[in-house]
Amino acid sequence: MKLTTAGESHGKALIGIIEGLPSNLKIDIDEINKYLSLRQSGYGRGGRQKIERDSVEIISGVRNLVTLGSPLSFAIINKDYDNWREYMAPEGCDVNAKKLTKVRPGHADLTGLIKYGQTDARNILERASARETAARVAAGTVARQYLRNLGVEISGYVSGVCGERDENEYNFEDTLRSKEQPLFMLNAEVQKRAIRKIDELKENGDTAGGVIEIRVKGLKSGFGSCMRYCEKLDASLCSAVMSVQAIKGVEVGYGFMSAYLSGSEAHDEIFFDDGKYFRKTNKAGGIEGGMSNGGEIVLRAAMKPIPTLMKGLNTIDYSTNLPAVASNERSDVCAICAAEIILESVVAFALAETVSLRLGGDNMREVIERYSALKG
Ligand code: EPS
Repeated sequence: MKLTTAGESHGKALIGIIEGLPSNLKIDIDEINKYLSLRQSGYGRGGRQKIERDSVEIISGVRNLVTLGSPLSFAIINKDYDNWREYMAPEGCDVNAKKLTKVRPGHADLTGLIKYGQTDARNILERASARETAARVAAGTVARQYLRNLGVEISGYVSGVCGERDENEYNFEDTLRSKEQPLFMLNAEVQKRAIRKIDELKENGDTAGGVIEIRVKGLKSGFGSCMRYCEKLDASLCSAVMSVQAIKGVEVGYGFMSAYLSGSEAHDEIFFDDGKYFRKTNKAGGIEGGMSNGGEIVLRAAMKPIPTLMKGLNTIDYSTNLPAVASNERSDVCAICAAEIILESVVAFALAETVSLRLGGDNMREVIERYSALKG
């Protein structure tokens, strides 16, 4: 299974092509639109989300809500394109009016300008923008529907925002109610403090990041590889998470904390009863030796604060190399809820890739039969 995305933030549309889906997978378009709308939600989002009402249009690969086995392509139309047509149209436009040269620290602007031989950072930021992730959420929801046929579910929540941390542990079912909360947090007190922090930052023209925890429930053991490093499950899931805009760190299970523990404290002891192997703890986060071990997969990711600050950081003007204040027009203060939905989606897609690599299957019945035949 493979995903290609295309599209600029203020261009006509975001496009996705998924190759390698089996036939006879039922597609729930309402669910895709539900996740697209969740990606736009959350406390701290900016003006752009008042313009967009993302919804998916499937172009190919599906007939009467069922996949054909051919590439599934889709589009998410940018409503803001109507305001940007005269500056963005591929057919011809004014490329000077929206020129951006006061490059933003932390954004792709400066390095992209140099690498791609441009003089206008607009030609960089339009694609580097996190707007692209709408396509990954649509594709990730299709992957979620594929995995659900095997009894695999993905969830998550926000465990921290700009220094306000929720240190509690939650079970999978608890995490399912995160989307009812304004910051997708499960601890009301911490969330209240986080909202106050976002308000303060907004007042000061500043931004916030946070921490997200993603869970995968119901995956049988043996997905991934201990034989080929490029197929290690932890490597592919972490790579998917790190590929999301603004993610600067990711860990599996106890992750960085395990470095501070002894071996006897850091590992999950193994038991056997009633014909089954089991562990009483899950410090490994469901992955040992690069393979799923049948336990819940637990990933944690750190999102940096958004690099477009209304107050602007010190930088240079690329057209003169003189000191300047970084450009801004509008910005999200905190997009942690968007990132949470995006991470669930990219994890779903990476997992579906791993599952289909092992199971193959041209149609959904073959996939389900092969998965059912596995021990677990
Ligand atoms: C982004 C800048 C903002 C964000 C955008 C990511 O867009 P605009 O420049 O239009 O205000 O809102 O994210 C989205 C549009 C989205 O849908 O997530 C950036 O520069 O990365």
